[in-house]
Amino acid sequence: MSNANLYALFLERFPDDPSALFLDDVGGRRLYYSEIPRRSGQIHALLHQLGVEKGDRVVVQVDKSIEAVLLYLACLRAGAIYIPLNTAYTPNEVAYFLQDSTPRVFVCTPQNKAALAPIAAKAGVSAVLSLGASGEGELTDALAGVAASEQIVEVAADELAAILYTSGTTGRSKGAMLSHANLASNAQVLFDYWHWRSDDVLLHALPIFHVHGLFVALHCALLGGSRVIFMARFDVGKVIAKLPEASVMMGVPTFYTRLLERPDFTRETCAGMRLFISGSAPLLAETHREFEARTGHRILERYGMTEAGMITSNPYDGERIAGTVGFALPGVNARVADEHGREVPRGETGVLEISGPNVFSGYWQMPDKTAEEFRSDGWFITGDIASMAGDGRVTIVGRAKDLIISGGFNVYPKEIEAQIDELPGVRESAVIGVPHPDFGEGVVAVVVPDGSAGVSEESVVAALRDRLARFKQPKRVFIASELPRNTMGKVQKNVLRDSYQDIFA
Ligand code: MCA
Ligand code: AMP
Repeated sequence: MSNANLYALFLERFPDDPSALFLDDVGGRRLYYSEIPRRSGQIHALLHQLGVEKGDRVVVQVDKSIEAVLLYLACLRAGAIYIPLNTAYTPNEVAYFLQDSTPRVFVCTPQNKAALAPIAAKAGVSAVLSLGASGEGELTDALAGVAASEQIVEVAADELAAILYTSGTTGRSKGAMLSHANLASNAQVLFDYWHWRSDDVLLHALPIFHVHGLFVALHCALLGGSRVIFMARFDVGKVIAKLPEASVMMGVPTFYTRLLERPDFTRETCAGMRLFISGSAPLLAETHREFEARTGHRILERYGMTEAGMITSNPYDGERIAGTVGFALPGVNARVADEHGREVPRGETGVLEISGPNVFSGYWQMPDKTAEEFRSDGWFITGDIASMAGDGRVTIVGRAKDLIISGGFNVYPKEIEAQIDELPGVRESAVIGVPHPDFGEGVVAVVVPDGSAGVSEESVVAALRDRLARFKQPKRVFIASELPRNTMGKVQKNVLRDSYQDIFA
């Protein structure tokens, strides 16, 4: 049996040329393909010294850096399960992830080490190392004198490579378990479907703690042996300055609306570009059209989720239609179904269900949640409302799940409502997403006081500051005497969304 380790697949594809550049950090640092085996092998050896064996978890909450990518590759080599966390999560949120995943090793930023080390100790984590944005810190220091391992741990196709946490409708985050085969199949399909070329240059401005920036973008580049212009974050000015060197960019819709706001973003900026890809949130048809008028490029929109990587994509050669997410990727099956999982006639709306080699195996230690989201025939219920045209083209028309997507980050209203409802003087609350010109949707809270204590927009905002990551915090809080309800007593969020739809206009 050959080794299904995803790292082995990448290694096979690394260019022979010792000067082939992988990560070209705009800060000036570089990582060549020829250095990856030794440098990731060294981290692998260190992980081994720290007791990491196949199947052990390694949780990582660090800034984007060359070393962070090497740490991911080292975890793959070690057969360890990589668990990246959003850098915006507060210590309070990190505590949950550590307790839930019980990692052997936790890597955090030097700035957060003092606050997080006791939390990690409480969760039983035996080793905590720091890693800074320029690669500095205890992890790098500990590598001095460590001989690189040459091993790539043997794994079976269904063994886990990563767990990515995605919030749940109940407010508790669920860890989606992704195997080496899940990741490998999706990477290979995207590489082919998007006609990836070895001379492609990818402009990478996404965070590397989510599927989009970590798997979709980096895996395509690794399979192509391509150069990556590596940016710590999306800074529109820096992106415009670097685009002339690039051929491919992947982004969330906010990237595209921010680019269009800049008069110095022109057809010339994009002269060397081959492909702009958008996903993680709906791209407005208006943005699609405006982008084409400005640059001559039709953005290729695709659709995916943490549990399955990429699911559908507009075609590379065929028509890229604004407002649609294209066709199920090769090997991926998609159907639009009613509440019983029966396929509805083409053109009608229902919930999108999927199956295929990209679909995760379940939520970490949550068999009941897993069972709820799969049909008995093994299809996964995405929770996205869609329609499928006669030719198989999919349009996402809404969400059956109560989810807000802000700037490409998911925010689950339940989690925010639970925090607000705990505050003194609050009877109940409802959190909604309404149109926001920059983030697509902006988070808004409507709070009903019980009269026992003073409650104001400022007091709610202040109380949430240390409890929730910044991107989850309501951008506005409104005080109301009651929430609109239907005859069943259920809060009518659609009524609230209508009332507040223009507040960010
Ligand atoms: C930052 N802020 C946000 C967000 N990002 N608020 C709401 N939503 C956000 N997404 C807050 C900051 O904390 C700050 O708050 C204020 O907004 C302004 O920050 P700014 O400097 O403008 O933010 P930024 O650093 O420019 O970030 C915006 C961003 C970033 C570039 C859109 O959020 C981003 O990179 N998003 C990409 C997310 C992503 O990769 N999603 C993929 C998920 P204050 O001023 O109060 O401190 S994977 C996925 O969904 C599936 C698989 C898929 O299909 O891809
Ligand atoms: P996540 O849990 O972060 O992986 O987010 C996945 C969700 O993002 C999906 O279930 C969709 O609701 C949404 N999504 C991703 N791509 C698109 C897209 N192109 N259009 C509309 N929604 C999208």
